Amino acid sequence: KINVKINGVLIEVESGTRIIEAAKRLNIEIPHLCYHPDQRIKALCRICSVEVVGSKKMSAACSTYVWDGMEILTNTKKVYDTQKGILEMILANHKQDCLSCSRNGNCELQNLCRRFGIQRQTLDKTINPVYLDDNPCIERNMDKCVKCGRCDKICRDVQGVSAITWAGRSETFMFTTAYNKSLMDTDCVLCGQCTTVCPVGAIVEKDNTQTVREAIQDSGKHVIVQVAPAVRVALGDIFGLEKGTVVTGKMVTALKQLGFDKVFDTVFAADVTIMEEGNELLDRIRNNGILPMITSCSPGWVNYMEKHYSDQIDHLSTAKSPQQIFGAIAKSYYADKNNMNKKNIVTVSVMPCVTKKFEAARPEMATDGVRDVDIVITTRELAKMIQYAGIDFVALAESEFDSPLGEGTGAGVIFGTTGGVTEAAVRTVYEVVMEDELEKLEFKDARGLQGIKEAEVDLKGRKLKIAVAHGLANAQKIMEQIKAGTSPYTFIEIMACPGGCIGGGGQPLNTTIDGKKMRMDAIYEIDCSKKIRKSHENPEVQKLYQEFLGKPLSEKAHELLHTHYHK
Ligand code: HC1
Repeated sequence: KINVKINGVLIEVESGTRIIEAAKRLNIEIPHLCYHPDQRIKALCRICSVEVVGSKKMSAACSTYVWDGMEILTNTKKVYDTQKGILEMILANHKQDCLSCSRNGNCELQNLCRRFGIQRQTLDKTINPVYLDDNPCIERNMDKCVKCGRCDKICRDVQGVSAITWAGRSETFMFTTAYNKSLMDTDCVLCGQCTTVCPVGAIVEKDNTQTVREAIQDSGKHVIVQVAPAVRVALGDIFGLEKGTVVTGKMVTALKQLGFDKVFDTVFAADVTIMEEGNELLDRIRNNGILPMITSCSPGWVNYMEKHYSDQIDHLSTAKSPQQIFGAIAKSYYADKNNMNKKNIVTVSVMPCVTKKFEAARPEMATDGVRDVDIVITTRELAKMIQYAGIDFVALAESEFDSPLGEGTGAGVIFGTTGGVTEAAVRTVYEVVMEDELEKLEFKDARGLQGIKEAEVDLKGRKLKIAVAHGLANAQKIMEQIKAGTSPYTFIEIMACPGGCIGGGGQPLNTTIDGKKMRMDAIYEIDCSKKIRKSHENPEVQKLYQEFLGKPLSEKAHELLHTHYHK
C-alpha cells in the first residue's frame, strides 16, 4: 500500500493504481474520453491531464501510476484551462448536430461540455468526410469521431478482428477501416462491440424504433414481440436500477403499454433450439456426422465463420437461432392456431445484439417469401421507445408473458450468458441418452467469464468433451485447433460477444466486466427461480411438437427450424 494526496486529501491505495483510479476512490471523476476501465491504456485524448506537484508537465491521469508520497491536483486553474482547451479542440472537429444525434442525452462529449460550461464554439470547425455503411446493423458517422481509439481496441484486443483500425498521421489521423471500405467489405462481423464503447455518436446501431412504431400504429397488422434472455437483466441499467436487476415483469408491462398485441419470450424458442440442436448432436455422434459440432445461435459468430473459416462451416449446427426459430414458429404454428394470415403478422425482436438485425435480414431466414423476423431492435432502442412513450419504467407493475409462445424454462434463460447453451444442452441430452433424471442441474464447469472453458460429460461410457468460448479472439484459438485436426472436443459453444449475450453489442453502453458478472448472476438467479429448468420439459414446447412439428429433426422441423450457411 502507498499513500498519495489528491487535492490535499490523503488516501491509501495499492501500488500499480493509476491516478484516474485513485481519484475515483475519493469519488472524483477525472474527465476522460479514450480511457475505458476494461481496455488497454493509450492516453490518446489527454483530456484527463492533471497536475502532479513538483512536475512542470501535466500528467495523463489514465496512464500515470501513483507513487508513494505523490501529490495530485485535479482542480487548479491550470488543470481547468488545459482540459477545457483540449475539449474545445476536440469539439472543433466534431460535427455538432446534437439535437438530432442518436446519442443525444447519453453522449460522453456532451456531458463534458455541460460539465465545463462550454456554451459556444470557439475554434473553427473542420468537416471530415462521412462514411455511411450499407449494412443493417451499424452506422458510422466519422465526422463525430473524437479519435479516442476505443473501437480499435475492442475490435483488436477482444474480438481479434481489427476491422477498424487507425490510419493517417497528424491532422489526417483517424480510426476507420482499411482503405475506408464499407464494413461489409472488411473482416467486420457486425458484432457491434464498437458501438458499446464509442463515447459519442460516431459508431451507433442503426435505429429501427420508428419502423416498430409504424407497425404498431397500422391497425391491419398483428404485431407481436419476442424478448431475448439477456435483455431482462440489462434494461434496468438504463433506468438507473442497480446492474443485474431482473426486470422481466416491468419489461413485459412496458411492451404491452407500447401497444404490442402479444408479448412473447425468446426463451421459449431457446428451448426449441435445444430440442433441435441436442438431437442434431446425438444424430452426428451416432451416425459419424461432422464433429465437433459448434453452436450457431450467435450471429456475429456465424458471420465470423463465414468470413474466416468457411472451409470449416459444416461444423456449425444447422439449427436456426432462437430468434429465427421464434419467427418461423410465429408465422406458421401461431398463425394457424389463431386463424391469421401470416402476411399480416409482424414479428419484432428485442435483442441485446446488433448483429441480430443482419441475421433477421438474411435471405434464407424466410419461408415462402415471408420473413421469419421482420424488425429487430436492441435493448438500447427499447429503452428509447419506453422513454419516448413517457413510461415511468421503474414505477411499472409486473406482468406475465402471453401464451403460447411465452413459456420458457431456466435452461432457455441461461442461453443469455456464456456457457448457458452448453448447460441447457447437457440438461436435455443427458436425460435423452441416459433415460434417467439428471440430479445436479448446475453445470459449474461451463460457468464463469474465463475466455475458454472446458467440461466433460459421461454419456453411457462415452465421454463428451466440451469447450465454451466467448469473444472472437478466443473463438479463433478453438478454430485453429479444428483446422489443425487436433481439437479434442465433441461439442463447442461459441458466442461472439464477451460474456455472451449479457455483453452483447446492443446492450447498455460501457458495461464493465463487473457489470457483466452481475448480469450473469442475475441470469442464474432466474434459472433457479423457475419451476421448470429443462427445455424438454417445457409444456408449450411439448405441445408444439405434438400438435405441429412431430418430433425433433422431423421434415417439418427441418424445413422451418434449420438453415444453411455461406461458404
Ligand atoms: Fe442471445 Fe440467443 S442467447 S443469441 O445471446 O441464442 O442476441 O439474450 O436471444 O437467438 O435465446 C442474443 C440473448 C438470444 C438467440 C436466445
